[in-house]
Amino acid sequence: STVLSSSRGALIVLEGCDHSGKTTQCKKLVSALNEASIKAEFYRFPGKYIYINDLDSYHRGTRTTAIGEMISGYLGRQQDIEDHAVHLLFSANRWELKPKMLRSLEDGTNLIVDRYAYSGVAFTAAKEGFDIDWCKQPDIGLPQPDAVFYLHLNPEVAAKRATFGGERYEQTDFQSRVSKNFDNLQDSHWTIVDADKTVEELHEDLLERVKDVINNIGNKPIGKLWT
Ligand code: NYM
Ligand code: MG
Repeated sequence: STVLSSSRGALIVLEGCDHSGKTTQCKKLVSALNEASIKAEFYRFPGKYIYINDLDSYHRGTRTTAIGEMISGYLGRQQDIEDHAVHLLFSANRWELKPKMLRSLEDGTNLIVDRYAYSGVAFTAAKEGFDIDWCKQPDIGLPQPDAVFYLHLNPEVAAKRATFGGERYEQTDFQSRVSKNFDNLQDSHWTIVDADKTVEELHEDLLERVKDVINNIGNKPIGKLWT
């Protein structure tokens, strides 16, 4: 038959250490794409949807699912969860959103995602007694991002950017271990982007790269992560 199908959506992930600017940039990308009549949606992991840049409201911010709520309580230090168990919850939060993500991609909507399984591995593997291989297992087979843009920022610069230290994991020594783990996770889908510039400069840079990915996606099958 000669049915012409239009292209699927691209799965685009922004990664990086805390305060590297991912959330701001993801939102700006989605707005810019929508303004250009390109279908795009914002996702974030863990799936919290209120993000107010004020520590109090931020810690009370709701996450979209029951699993997201548990993670939120953990990050805000209201609740302790055993390290392996919370690792599996972060992963479960991605799996529970997988069907919705695939439907959007197949429908031609591009997804701009704030963190993904790479954060999952990089943060847990920064804890005592965890290795990268163990940490990767639960996320194997998730939808493979078409592109990962890693916002690179020196941890000392990141620490100076905003209120740092409120949420669990926000300490400079922990962040340096996270940053080393990210280095080990880089693969052919990654592009390292210098995040030490103004919001607008970084936005222009990312927008051009993202449009390039979207324009070249066609209908290539969605891969499976780490397989
Ligand atoms: N985080 C995030 C994990 O430890 N594992 C994960 O799988 C994901 C997606 O949660 N410090 C950590 C990284 C961050 C925190 O914060 C989420 P933010 O700044 O709201 O993205
Ligand atoms: Mg944060």
